[in-house]
Amino acid sequence: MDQGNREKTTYLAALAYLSEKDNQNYQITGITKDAKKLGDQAQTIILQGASMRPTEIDGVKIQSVFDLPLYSFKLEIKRRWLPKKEEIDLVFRDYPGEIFDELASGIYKPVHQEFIDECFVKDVVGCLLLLHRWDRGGERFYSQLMKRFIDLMDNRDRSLDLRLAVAMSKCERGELWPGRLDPEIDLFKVHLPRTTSILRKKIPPQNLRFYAISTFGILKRNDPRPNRLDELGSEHSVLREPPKWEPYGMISPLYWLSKGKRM
Ligand SMILES: Nc1nc2c(ncn2[C@@H]2O[C@H](COP(=O)(O)OP(=O)(O)OP(=O)(O)O)[C@@H](O)[C@H]2O)c(=O)[nH]1
Ligand SMILES: [Mg+2]
Repeated sequence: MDQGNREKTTYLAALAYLSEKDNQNYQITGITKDAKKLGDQAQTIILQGASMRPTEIDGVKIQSVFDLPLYSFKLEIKRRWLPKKEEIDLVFRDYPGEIFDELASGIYKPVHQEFIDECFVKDVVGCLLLLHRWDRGGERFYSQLMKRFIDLMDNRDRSLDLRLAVAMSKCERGELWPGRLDPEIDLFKVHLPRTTSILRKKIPPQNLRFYAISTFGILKRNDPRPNRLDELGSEHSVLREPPKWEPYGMISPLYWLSKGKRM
């Protein structure tokens, strides 16, 4: 089952891009060489109006997740009333979307075993799950995938102590943007009710939060047109006005995943 267009690598590149920008609430810094390389790709690909390549190793399908780069970042939260910055270490493995497609359809290869081992090991405190579909097919796919994911959490004894930040991505889309303020009610319950109820039934409430993210964002605070162009004849989207690039909602799920409280 191929779910087509996705968003993960672009999200990570946008994190690297944010490290170049000034923000009064946080500072994010790429630590590993790979994280820095991703920052260069944000400049040379996304900001040039092009799209990141699908995650593969040298153009071939992934044989082992350990061949994929690990991106690590330091996130510092600035608070005016606190003398010391709060520091969070973030480590990402950018899995190819295929892994999720195959997990949902019950395909099981060594690469899935590696993914599961890495994802559910005890010192991982949480996962960010990016969902971009909100149609009926998406609901079918995600409900199946979530059931499977929760079973795997159960098998690893992680169903009670792993945080899940479930985010609707590409939220600059006109139909979704108004729902971003209360994504659990206005995005997930409305468009993916079955998926939402499976998650709420199985995951303790303190370990589950719903978010809205748009890596591309909108044109301006008072101009909610998407900062996005769809490439003709392809499933790819690119920035419409690169100088106005302002990702939305990227940091708060990461803070909650790490700390278990709101930023
Ligand atoms: N509309 C919109 N498109 C986005 C956004 N983020 C990424 N995309 C587009 O979605 C497509 C896929 O993005 P990738 O980042 O390559 O997705 P991926 O999850 O890494 O895909 P695989 O590596 O194949 O698993 C690209 O055309 C991106 O430009 C977003 O916030 N909004
Ligand atoms: Mg990718």
